[in-house]
Amino acid sequence: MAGLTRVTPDTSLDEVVEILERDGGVIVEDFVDSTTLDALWADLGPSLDAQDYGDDWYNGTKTRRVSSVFARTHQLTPVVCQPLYLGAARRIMQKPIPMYIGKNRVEMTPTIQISGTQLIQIHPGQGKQPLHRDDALHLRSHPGPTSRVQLMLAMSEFTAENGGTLVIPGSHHWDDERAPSTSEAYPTDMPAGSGLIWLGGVYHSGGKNVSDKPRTGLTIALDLGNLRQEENQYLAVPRESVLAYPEEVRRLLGYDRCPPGLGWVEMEDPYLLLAADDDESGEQLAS
Ligand SMILES: O=C(O)CCC(=O)C(=O)O
Repeated sequence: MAGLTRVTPDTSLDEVVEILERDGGVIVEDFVDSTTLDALWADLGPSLDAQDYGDDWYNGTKTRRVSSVFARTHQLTPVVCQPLYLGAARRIMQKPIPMYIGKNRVEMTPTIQISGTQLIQIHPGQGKQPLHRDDALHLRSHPGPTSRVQLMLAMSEFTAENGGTLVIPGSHHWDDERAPSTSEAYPTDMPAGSGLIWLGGVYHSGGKNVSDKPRTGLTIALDLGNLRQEENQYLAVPRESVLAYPEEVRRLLGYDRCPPGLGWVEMEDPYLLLAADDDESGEQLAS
């Protein structure tokens, strides 16, 4: 196959899910509008400018990485809730799990959660990153049910020359014995504002930047809610930043209870505790 399929925001969720399950990745053009992109640059650009290059072979020595993204901007709702991204992540990962409780046959549907977030700015001179699967974090075997659906929002143009993410379409179907090879990888070519969505089992990597400008991407990973978050969102994102987001995003940040009962506080949904904080801050503001 010749690289990933491109779709537009009006493509049906059914079609996007079918493409993702077949190829492991898809490019959504016009994933966000220019107002959202400008607001993200205004909030996040200074953090990138202040960041040093990394110092290891895997994360790149000509690459700037900035984490804790939900603490640095409150403009991420249209990104993480983009209907094709969040919709596909929910459809692919939130599959009911049948079980017995006593003699009752019941089904439990897992939640999903924001796991890792990062701005990745690949500068000229940065070499290619090793091809890898991000769901390797989950110490799982392949192929198997998807435990991560990831996004790379192009904050600048992505090209074959400037380090556009390399992706091996279909590699989520491979077992753990098959090694990835660069000859099988396609560079992601997309204008700023587009989004690359891919499944955690797909081999991919940051590309080599042989251009004269940096390439900037914002990545967000959505994982199954019964797994540990890659980036500890409870510590990375202060309470006031969590409260700046609507309920759906707060829950995605981890303030949710994954059925049948992971993540509770005093045996209650942790969201209720957070919402109580919100009411208190509302009362304080009013007084
Ligand atoms: O920057 C990219 O295009 C991908 C980076 C990546 O896969 C990683 O750092 O794990």
